[in-house]
Amino acid sequence: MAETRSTLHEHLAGRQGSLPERARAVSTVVEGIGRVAAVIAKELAHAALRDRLGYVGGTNVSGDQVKKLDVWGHEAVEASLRATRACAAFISEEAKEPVEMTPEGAHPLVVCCDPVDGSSNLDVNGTVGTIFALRPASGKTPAGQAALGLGTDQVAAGYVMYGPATTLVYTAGDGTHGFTLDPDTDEFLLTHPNIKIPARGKVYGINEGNVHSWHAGQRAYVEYLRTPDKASGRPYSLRYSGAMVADVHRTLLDGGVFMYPADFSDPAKPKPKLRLLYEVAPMAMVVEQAGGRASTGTERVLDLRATEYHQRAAIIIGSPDDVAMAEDFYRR
Ligand code: FDP
Repeated sequence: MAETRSTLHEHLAGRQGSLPERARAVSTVVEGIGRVAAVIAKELAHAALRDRLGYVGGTNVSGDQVKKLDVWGHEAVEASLRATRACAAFISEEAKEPVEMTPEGAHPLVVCCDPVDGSSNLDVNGTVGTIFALRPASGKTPAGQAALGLGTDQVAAGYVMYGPATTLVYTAGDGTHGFTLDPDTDEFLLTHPNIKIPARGKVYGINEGNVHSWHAGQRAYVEYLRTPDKASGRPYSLRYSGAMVADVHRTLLDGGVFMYPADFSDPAKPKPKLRLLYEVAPMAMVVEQAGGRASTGTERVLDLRATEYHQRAAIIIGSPDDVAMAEDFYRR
């Protein structure tokens, strides 16, 4: 007989108990993201058939070329967050300024989200994702400013991966849990309770085409991973999908390390690529809650303070021993 699995709704309801209003709002918003993720998964499956692939023309605030599905995904997530009546503002990769959702700033959460992450994979039927973080609202307007703060301010974070199956992984500070979408019922079912990342892995993920621009410590660390040594399980294998969600998900389940270091071509002005509020900090919370570690190479990601909505940060994330080893190379 097939095992009965908890739905995302049941899992979230189970942790509400007598928790205060904000905790209930977290459950409402994560469920809302689950609902829109099921819609996004269907849209992705139909995109090539409905002429929804390709670019709209123009770039977003980060200078990336905007794809049709980036715009559609932003609008779908915005509508879903409005419907929760728990979100005061939405910080999106596709909007320069926060989208304010309540004139009186009354709702308890601010949501930072990249609706379609890894969008260079869209036109080749590769894996993409949605990344989200929930932060407490301040009750003031404009509400979006409450997103500017430390990574440790996040009250929940997670991602959805649109691969062969659609997977939702989230943490609300009490472990990291993974759900798989049942396409027949549109329900997310608990398939990966209490994920624990291995202390060490055998795989690293990084865009090695950028080697010329890396910090010396970063270059030395990757060289170390590639150098054979039976006793320490080297060389590691290289895997890189071009979508942060897919690379972090593999790392979370199998261990190892995913890295997007800053460009150090001008050592006085290192240039990271990934965005702190809706890529780097949420993934750091998810992985730390599974027993992993997330660093810039020199400091803990969750200790970084966001001062701008689209701020960028370097990330080295994954198994605690692997990330600690990378930090060691940055110190040398
Ligand atoms: P994309 O630009 O395709 O949206 O968010 C940025 C991101 O994808 C990550 O998902 C991914 O890990 C990274 O950029 C890939 O960047 P490179 O193409 O520079 O390797």
